[in-house]
Amino acid sequence: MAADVKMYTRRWCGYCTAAERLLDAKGVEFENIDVTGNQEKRRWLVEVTSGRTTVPQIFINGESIGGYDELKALERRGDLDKLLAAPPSSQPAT
Ligand SMILES: N[C@@H](CCC(=O)N[C@@H](CS)C(=O)NCC(=O)O)C(=O)O
Repeated sequence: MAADVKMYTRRWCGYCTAAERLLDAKGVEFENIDVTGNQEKRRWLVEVTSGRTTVPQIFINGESIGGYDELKALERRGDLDKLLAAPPSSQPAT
């Protein structure tokens, strides 16, 4: 079963594009949630990511993994595939 991958982005965001490209290149399906101008959703994201104020914010099976830099670091360490392969467990609402 494919991992549940959600990415919160905004328009004109280079890091968001880079993260989308990385996931696309790996053939990972993800839901892109555009929060451009949505201050309520941005505040919520800061809350659920323990203070991360930038976009993108990426969640894999409900777990906040951070933004593009963290996604790339996971990929470099070979840990991204493990996360994507893990069965979706109890997922917090994202
Ligand atoms: N280290 C972060 C940097 C992300 C970043 O700086 N994103 C910019 C947009 S491309 C941002 O959120 N700026 C603040 C804002 O839009 O409020 C990552 O790799 O995702």
